[in-house]
Amino acid sequence: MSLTLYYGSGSPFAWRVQLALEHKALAYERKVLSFSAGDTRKPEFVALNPRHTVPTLVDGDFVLYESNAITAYLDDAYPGRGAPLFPGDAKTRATVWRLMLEVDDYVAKATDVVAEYAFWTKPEERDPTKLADARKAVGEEFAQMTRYMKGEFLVGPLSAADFSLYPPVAFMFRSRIKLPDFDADGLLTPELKRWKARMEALPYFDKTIPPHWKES
Ligand SMILES: N[C@@H](CCC(=O)N[C@@H](CS)C(=O)NCC(=O)O)C(=O)O
Repeated sequence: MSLTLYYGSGSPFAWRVQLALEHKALAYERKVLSFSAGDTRKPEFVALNPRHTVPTLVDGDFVLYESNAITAYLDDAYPGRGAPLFPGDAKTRATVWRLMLEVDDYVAKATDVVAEYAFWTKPEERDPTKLADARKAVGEEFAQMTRYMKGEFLVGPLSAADFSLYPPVAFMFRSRIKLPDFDADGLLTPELKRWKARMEALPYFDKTIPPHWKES
């Protein structure tokens, strides 16, 4: 087994895969690509992944991109390492998939609007009404996720769905480095607050925090 993960610091998609790798205690080599240096567009990386995205996993002679596919592959190819990330019966596993897709199709689309406003909109172009609308949409998505929760985690036991949801939630808190008044805490229901604390208490959680977040 020789696993290499190409990732970018702060990529929410890469973060979910790192959580999966750490959960399964798989040894892997990390290759950090710099978005600002255009590393994802360099020919050697495009040769691996024509979509030029991180995360990209190389397992021997097998190359895989798309974070959800990578997480599912790791769980399938390396069974018996930690609790399964797609646990339970067919219905529960299908629910994990549904939630992962809902995170991508709804939750992340809402949090992306806040992130775009915080990180990529010039202060003079910011419109507080837009931020308020974006924050409301995120709050609605977080409330929806809360309604789905079946106990300590989204489907009951910890699963790949929790790994998908955590990074967009964390991004709302990270937005405060650009928007100090942004009330990220107030976006979380009490259940989601407890869930976030549980995620951050996972024994391998700290290893997955984006390196540049630790510096600032
Ligand atoms: N659907 C993809 C999305 C991956 C993605 O958009 N990654 C971004 C970083 S967050 C990226 O690599 N962008 C660089 C580029 O497009 O060149 C997944 O789940 O892996």
